[in-house]
Amino acid sequence: MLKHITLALSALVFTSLVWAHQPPLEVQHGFVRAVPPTSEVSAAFMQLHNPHDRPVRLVHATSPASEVVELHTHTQVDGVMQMRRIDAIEVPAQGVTHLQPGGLHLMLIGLKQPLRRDQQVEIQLELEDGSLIELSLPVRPVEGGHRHQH
Ligand SMILES: [Cu+2]
Repeated sequence: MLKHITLALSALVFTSLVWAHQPPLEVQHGFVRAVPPTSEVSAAFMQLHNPHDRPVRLVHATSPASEVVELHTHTQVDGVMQMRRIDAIEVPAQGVTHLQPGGLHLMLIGLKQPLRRDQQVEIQLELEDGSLIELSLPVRPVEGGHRHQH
């Protein structure tokens, strides 16, 4: 029993040491979708890069710009694309997960103020291990619908 606890503790310490030297996820090309002033929702897109040797799971997000932020994906239901809330977005070990129009995204629900183009929106990501990532993303229009981000 005691041995198990010790093992768990050393795993925890190891994790913190790794995080101290490398961010849990690197976020690139992030932006929040520009929406009409009457819209009460928007979405945030980005690329999540995982430099570690094990998967990292994003489990929660918040923003001062909206009442709630949900993790969403798109699925085909009877030939129609629908958004669906999911519990986590996983980034594979040494891999990249794309949050992009038509796919995974962070849904900002209940915007407190209309978004202005080029305004910065603060978003906080929470990972499964409890670590937090602070983002500041610009508001930009989505060009050409489902265009791939590079
Ligand atoms: Cu959505």
